[in-house]
Amino acid sequence: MVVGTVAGAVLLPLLAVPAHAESPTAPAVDLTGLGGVLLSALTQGAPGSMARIDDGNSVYRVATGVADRGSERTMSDADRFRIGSVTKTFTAVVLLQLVDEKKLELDAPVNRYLPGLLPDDRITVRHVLGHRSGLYDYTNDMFAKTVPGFEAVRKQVFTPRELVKRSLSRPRTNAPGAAYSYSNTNFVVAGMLIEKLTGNAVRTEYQNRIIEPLKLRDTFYVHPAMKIPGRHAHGYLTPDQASAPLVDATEQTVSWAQSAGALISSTRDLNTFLSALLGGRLTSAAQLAQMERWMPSGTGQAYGLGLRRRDLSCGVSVYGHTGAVQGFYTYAFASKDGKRALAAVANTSNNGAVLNTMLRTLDSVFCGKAVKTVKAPRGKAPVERHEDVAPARTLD
Ligand code: REX
Repeated sequence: MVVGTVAGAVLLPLLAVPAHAESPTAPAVDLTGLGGVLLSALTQGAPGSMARIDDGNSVYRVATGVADRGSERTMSDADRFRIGSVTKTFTAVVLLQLVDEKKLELDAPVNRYLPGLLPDDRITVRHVLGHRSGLYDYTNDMFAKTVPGFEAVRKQVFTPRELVKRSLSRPRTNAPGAAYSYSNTNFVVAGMLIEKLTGNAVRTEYQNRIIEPLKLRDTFYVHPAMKIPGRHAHGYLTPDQASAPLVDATEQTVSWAQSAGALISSTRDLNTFLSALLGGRLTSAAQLAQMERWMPSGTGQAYGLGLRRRDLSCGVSVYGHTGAVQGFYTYAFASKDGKRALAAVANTSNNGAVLNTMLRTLDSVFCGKAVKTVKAPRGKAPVERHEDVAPARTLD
């Protein structure tokens, strides 16, 4: 048991189940540093935070704060949560399996499979999966005002075509293939491709191709149902006005994101998933190599196909995805071979300081003590990688 001590905050004990580091070449996980990072997220406004590391046969689990502000139930790494855009990696895996099965060509136009959907025949499947299509991200407008934007869609059910239509009502951001420009529209189109090519709902394909083979017991696609099944953390959305109370955003359809962000999972399942993917157990080696053809997407970052690479300060690169849905921030990353995997979650969002702090869990886990941890800034901080999240705060 590790007990966190950060001045000025009410802190619950950190529950850690440590073991020795597995990999002889990788630096030892800095559990103390990790605990400090998770506690910092609490001082910056997250009700709770947690992380799980799977490192060969060793498992480390750390959780602090509360999963539910009403009952004050303590956060547990067993709690399910909304994983936001980590869903994109699942969606990409399904499509790359379809490439393996010769049902899809990465360099074919999307319109070959979905005739007339997009206004430009030059937009390929590869452009969509790599955020290089130029299709405008309709969530920029949807969530320009954070809480009103969320409440307007919380219970709504969209068809994928309605979401694409919203995107197409705005100019495209770049010519096909010309630039990286993050857009949820791309992964809505990806979901439509899955449904067209298989004749099944995306839920069935996630289930048959990933959830069942990997025995993921906490992973669900329940859209358009609004509840998270079973034991879960509540998600708290931070309003744009500094003094306004957090909004419990747990229950929502996530229909605004669907195959771009509506999956529910747990830290254990995310680690199992990424280890399997990077270990070559979900696609052929050739398709994993396609997912890992990197385009720069910001300082120290690159995007492949539904997969991010982050280059850490200690020289190690990690592979996975980030997620931001109302009430939850997720970092799910693993080493190149998938043998060490980290899933870290805070149950708040629209809080740049917490997002930046949670990013530091990667250093603690993959760089060990090799990295000097800088003290987390208090109060507001610029949102890390702001080009990838809906626009900066505006007043509600
Ligand atoms: C939605 C707005 C942000 C969140 C978004 N989320 O596009 C996707 C995702 C599904 O997970 N993206 C992450 C809201 C960044 C990724 O790919 O790594 N923000 C919030 C606002 C801002 O409403 N006005 O923070 O909850």
